[in-house]
Amino acid sequence: EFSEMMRRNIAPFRRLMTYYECAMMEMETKFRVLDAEFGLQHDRNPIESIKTRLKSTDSLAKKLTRKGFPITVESVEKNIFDVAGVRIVCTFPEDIFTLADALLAQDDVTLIERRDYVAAPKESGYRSLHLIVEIPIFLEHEKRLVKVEVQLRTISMNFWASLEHQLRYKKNLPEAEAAAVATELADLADAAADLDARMQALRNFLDEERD
Ligand code: 0O2
Repeated sequence: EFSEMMRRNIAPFRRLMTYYECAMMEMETKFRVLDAEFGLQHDRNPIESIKTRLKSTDSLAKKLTRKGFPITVESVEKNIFDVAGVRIVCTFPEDIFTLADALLAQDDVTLIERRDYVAAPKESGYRSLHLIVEIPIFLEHEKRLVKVEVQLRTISMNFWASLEHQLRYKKNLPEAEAAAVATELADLADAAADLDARMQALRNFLDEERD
């Protein structure tokens, strides 16, 4: 059904995906600018790495169907907020919030939704700060507002999320074993959070020593 829709709407669909790609580039640049400026002021960089990803047509189709939305180009734009994804891996936990605040203070950025899975981790143990924001992209004859999902997390949160994501596909276990695996993963997420807290404390101590 979805591939049929795309065949009929190939030009508008391509156009829409290009807008998302442009918005992703804009967002990446915003964070590179913040990282550079922070580097000048504090002699260290708050961003370890940046990854961008465009949601595949396959997972777009699955998500629309799962949520009961119509399978059209307009429906993607209206209902799916994470077509464009930018993941910011930060060095220390406090950097997550410093960067998020700096982004949201920019006058061309509009916050649509904020989910703080650092303050309130998911049951799985997953931690990250998720922002859905709208930013403008400037085309030849118009300005368009495009939604981007930004995920901010530390190296340690990213380490856990990457490995948990890999392990999730290896499950086909009896219920009791699956529960034990889930408990162990949640426990590992707490251990990762503990590393972050200790690294942050060390960072704060060294910052104070320097003044
Ligand atoms: P991908 O390829 O990263 O996009 P929904 O987006 O509707 O499915 P919800 O509640 O709106 O779900 O979004 P949520 O849970 O706030 O954020 C979803 C994304 O966060 C996921 O994207 C993952 O990137 C990440 N995430 C959330 N929970 C977990 C978790 O327990 N483990 C890991 N490793 N990542 C998680 P997608 O759509 O799964 O994939």
